[in-house]
Amino acid sequence: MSWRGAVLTLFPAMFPGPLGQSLAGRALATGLWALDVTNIRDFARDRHRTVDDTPFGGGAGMVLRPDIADAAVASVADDRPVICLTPRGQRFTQADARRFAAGPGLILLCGRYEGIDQRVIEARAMHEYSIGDYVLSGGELAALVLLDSIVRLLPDVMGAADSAAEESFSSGLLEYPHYTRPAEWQGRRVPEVLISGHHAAVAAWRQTESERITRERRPDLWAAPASPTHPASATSS
Ligand code: 9WO
Repeated sequence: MSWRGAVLTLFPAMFPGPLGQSLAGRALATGLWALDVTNIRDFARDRHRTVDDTPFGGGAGMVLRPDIADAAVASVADDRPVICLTPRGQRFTQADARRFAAGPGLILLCGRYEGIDQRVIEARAMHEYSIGDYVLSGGELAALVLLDSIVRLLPDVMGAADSAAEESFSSGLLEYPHYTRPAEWQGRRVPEVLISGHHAAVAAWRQTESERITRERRPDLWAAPASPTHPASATSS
């Protein structure tokens, strides 16, 4: 049984979008994963297909109705976890992507308006995830990001190069700088060690650069507690 994603959205035409291209698209076409897209508006009950209403307590914006959102979730609910994408969610990480890739799939509720009624989030035990500290127009772009990060981890989807990238990030360090031909470009030369043919020296340079860049740009990652997938911080000074 392949990995199954289900997206609940007011904008079904946004899917599969970029996930229909490249590695993810090829995997979708060959059945390595599947994506069901459901239009939340199909569960509206009035002839105007209304799915939102004004917020209790007043204020700007509208709120996605709990009964409509729940009917949409119920139409796809099974053993898969249900998540919703919101600015206030827990920050999504590579570890989350790996965990979801190891499961049966995922149901993603994409909010719009000012938000989703809290009661359906609680009733469906949804976990809220954020992909960063900014407000988008809705949850759809975040859902595409999550799905891409998960699908590329599924067996037989990504190539060896992607596996290497996954491994390096899983070390808790950021990627070292990359170079390719020409050896000199606009007067800028490639670091000599990389054209030395000395594999141990190249490996050492790459580790040093990963640690330097992580220390400089992501002190939070650098300070993360040592763990089997984060050996780097075990060596940190
Ligand atoms: C809309 C709005 C309108 C008037 C007053 C206040 C308001 N807040 C919002 C709002 O936050 N809308 C969100 C839109 C509701 C949930 C879905 N939307 C969303 C998800 N925007 N950004 C995200 C998101 C998801 C994951 N990671 C980062 C951002």
